[in-house]
Amino acid sequence: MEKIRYLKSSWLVLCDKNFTIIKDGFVVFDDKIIDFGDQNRLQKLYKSKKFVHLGANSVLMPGLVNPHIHLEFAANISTLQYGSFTLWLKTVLKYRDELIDKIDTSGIDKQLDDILKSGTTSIGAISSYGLDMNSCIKSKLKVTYFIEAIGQDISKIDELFENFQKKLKKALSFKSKNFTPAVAIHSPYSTGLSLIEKCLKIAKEKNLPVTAHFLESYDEKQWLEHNSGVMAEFFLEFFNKNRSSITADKFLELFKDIKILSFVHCCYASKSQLDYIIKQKAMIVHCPKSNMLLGGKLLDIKDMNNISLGTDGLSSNDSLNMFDELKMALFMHQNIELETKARVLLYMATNMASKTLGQNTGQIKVGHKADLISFDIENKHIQNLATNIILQEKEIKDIYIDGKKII
Ligand code: MCF
Ligand code: FE
Repeated sequence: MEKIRYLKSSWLVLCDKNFTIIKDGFVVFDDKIIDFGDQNRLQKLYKSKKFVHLGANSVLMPGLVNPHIHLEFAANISTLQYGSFTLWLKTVLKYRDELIDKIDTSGIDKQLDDILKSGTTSIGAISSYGLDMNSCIKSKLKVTYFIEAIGQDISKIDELFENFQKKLKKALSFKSKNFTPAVAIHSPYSTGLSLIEKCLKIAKEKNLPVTAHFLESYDEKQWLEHNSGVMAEFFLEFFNKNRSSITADKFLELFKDIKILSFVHCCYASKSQLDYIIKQKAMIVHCPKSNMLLGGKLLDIKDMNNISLGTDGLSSNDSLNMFDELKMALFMHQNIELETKARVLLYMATNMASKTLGQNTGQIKVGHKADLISFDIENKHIQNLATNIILQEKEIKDIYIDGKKII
């Protein structure tokens, strides 16, 4: 059991639905949050305890959660072609072996370390090859480890499924409170129906979290719904295929009864598809920088309360730092009042992102895990606090995971 800590900070940011901010807030926690509140109540209640003050400009808030990363593609800087999704995909096929050859354990460890130091306490890592498994098991971060199912060639489905099962078996043998094995179905255009069905059957039996890329690009939408466009040309040229084996709607239906479910991107999902995702109680992961680099459009985040924020991998982003993503998102999204937008984005990067991975973190709430970060910012007006948290360069001073001080 973690020792009980008593902290106070200038700004305690709960990341609850109302984005409550407590000026001069107090928190008591061991591995979980025991109590929190303002000076009046907490100081009286815990009279004999000495609260450690984090400093005059301190913020204490839940650690950020990044629900969607690909660690194995990190050797990309300019190898993959940006600007158009299908062109990007062609370069993935052409150069993926080269990129994978360049990545080693130290490259994966370095990313995990940078992620932690930038204030992220949990991640969802999509693993295409399993090269990142040992690093994820060892990491101090909480990792939901999504083993990816991908491939459509009927003659290879058995081999692909066997490979998936082998990796899943290993991951399950290392399952712990900080390492959760899970399933990624790559996408409707890249994963064969029978492979999807087999993998989802296992996910249901074992109650594993599931994620999938969905309608990330216009090209994907045209291919899935009209068998046309540049992705159709791509499939004809590379796979001698002139029809998609599944429609976008049919793909969504396959995930029925998955409890912890997320669809990544959804930039080109229709209103009825977005409604269906809500009805499934599934979450959407929004990765705006990745979408901009791969020629996508910005998802409308207004009025939706099942959206979390993620970075995607270095295959389609220049950074895995969630504060970078937050800052870019703050500048990209329009038609939301500034401070409201900053609060919504922080809520998406904590509370909603934690929900995406099925964890009880991402909010300062009694009984929730004490995954917390603290840093200093300048802030004069409480009406600008969330904006300032996102805008200002900051060094993360303290990081707690399950109440344990990591940094
Ligand atoms: O999320 C981005 C863009 N969309 C799809 N896939 C990937 C992304 N970053 C890496 N990927 C991986 C994916 O996991 O690239 C391969 C898969 O293994 C693409 S499909 C040939
Ligand atoms: Fe991705």
